[in-house]
Amino acid sequence: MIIFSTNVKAQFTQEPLPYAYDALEPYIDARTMDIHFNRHHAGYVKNLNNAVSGTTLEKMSLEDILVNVSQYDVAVRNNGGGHYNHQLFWAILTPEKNTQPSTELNNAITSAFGNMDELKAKLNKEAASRFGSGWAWLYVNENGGLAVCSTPNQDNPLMDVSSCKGIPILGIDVWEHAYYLNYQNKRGDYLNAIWSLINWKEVSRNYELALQEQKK
Ligand code: MN3
Repeated sequence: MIIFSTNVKAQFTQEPLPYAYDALEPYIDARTMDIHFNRHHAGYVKNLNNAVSGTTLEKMSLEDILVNVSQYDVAVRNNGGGHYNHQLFWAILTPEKNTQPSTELNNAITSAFGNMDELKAKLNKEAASRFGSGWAWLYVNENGGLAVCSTPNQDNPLMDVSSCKGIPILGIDVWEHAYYLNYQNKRGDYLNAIWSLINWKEVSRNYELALQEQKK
């Protein structure tokens, strides 16, 4: 299975950040972006490559690894999740203002949550109540509908170990490293700010790809 932009390579690599480090200011500051991309995300990629080196996982897509992640070393779960989640996260943020969901995604949001404001409230509630480090997700569930959930650490809904299962199309990083320099302990302020940065064109594309994958 290959859903988004992760190809099968001998080594997993970071896609370049699709905007400058300071492009998301004032909502996310340049220093946070630099450290988050070049140290945290890069660290997951390095440790993932170390964990799969010399194993059959080297020739597998990251998605195929994650769907059966319970079978592998915990370093694969933590760092494979870390790489996948951040790759998705960078792509669903943008400095572009007022991007809009596609008609199809908008209809699915209306059907699942009533409206966009309800979706935001539900996702923020998941993100705010995640104790410690983790992620909040908008994902396509096994029935093809939209749902929200949160997962601990670097888990995500693709993983067989996750309590919510499906294909993530929007993820919000709620590790303190994502917001602490600018927001300190005020996770709620970060969560309110991040909606100004969501790339709804990309989330719509992810939604379409997720539905295609589910039909296979
Ligand atoms: Mn992070």
